[in-house]
Amino acid sequence: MKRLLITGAAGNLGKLARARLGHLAEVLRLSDIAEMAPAAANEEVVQCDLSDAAAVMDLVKDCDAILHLGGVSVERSWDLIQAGNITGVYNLYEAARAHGHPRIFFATSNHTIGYYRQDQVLDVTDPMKPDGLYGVSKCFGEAMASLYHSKFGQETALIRIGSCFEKPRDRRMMATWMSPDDFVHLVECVFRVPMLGCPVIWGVSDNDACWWDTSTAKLIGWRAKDNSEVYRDEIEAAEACPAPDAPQSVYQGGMFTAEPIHK
Ligand code: NAI
Ligand code: 15L
Repeated sequence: MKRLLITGAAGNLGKLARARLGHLAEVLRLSDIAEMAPAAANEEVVQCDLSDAAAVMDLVKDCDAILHLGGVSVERSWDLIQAGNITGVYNLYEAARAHGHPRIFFATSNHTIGYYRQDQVLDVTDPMKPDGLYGVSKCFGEAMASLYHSKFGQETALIRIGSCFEKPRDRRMMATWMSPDDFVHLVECVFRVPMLGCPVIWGVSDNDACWWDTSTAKLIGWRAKDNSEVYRDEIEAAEACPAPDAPQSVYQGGMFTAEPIHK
């Protein structure tokens, strides 16, 4: 493709995408509310608040696809979540509608279902059970994608990411971890599959510990390769086993279920 827009380019996954996904497009347009490193030869850097409708309209112009990683990524005050994840997502989908429906990879989250217990296995048709305002905002994003697909044919991959970090950070992430390599391949599959539609796909590696039926991954030809099990000894040595009734032992969303409503 000619131009791939990456939102949230100053963040954890945005930096990873910038470093490892340049081959997907002639030009990467990188955007964030925060400052980013200066543009390299095949890059454009555009600082932009997703809640600014006019700026987002300009941002999306001339883009063939969007890797949407921008927005608030943890539990925060409603004002911040509303700006980045509610108004920001509306602005993004309206801009995509105005500019020829570039395909969207939407980074949604396991916190859309965080109040399910860890002894349940979910598939993507199970009702949402968000564990905070952040989770609610991702439910909104999934609903927007569904609406714009039904009404306008907008294609979106709704990737419910578990925990994408270099390696799992605690016992819960033995089940939720997605490796950086699996993430990179997942993005490639989303943008290369001929017909996408609007599937929900769990963004998780091929971990032995697993709470999600990952069968929808095959719709885009993605097969995760890594497995958190290789880190089990390290994780169990570093973290004492939490009490069986502690949030991180009970709920899929872990400690997010224990967060207050932030003011
Ligand atoms: P991050 O917090 O490191 O990056 C998000 C970026 O969005 C930040 O650079 C921030 O400045 C930017 N941002 C926040 N509000 C904004 C606004 N109003 N306008 C423009 N930019 C704004 O998060 P990370 O880890 O890179 O995650 C990327 C995406 O993936 C997020 O949408 C997050 O919700 C989602 N996700 C990530 C998971 C993970 O394990 N890393 C798990 C589940 C979902
Ligand atoms: C998320 O949605 C967050 O963006 C990320 O920072 C992690 O906390 C992750 O979920 C998780 O559940 O581990």
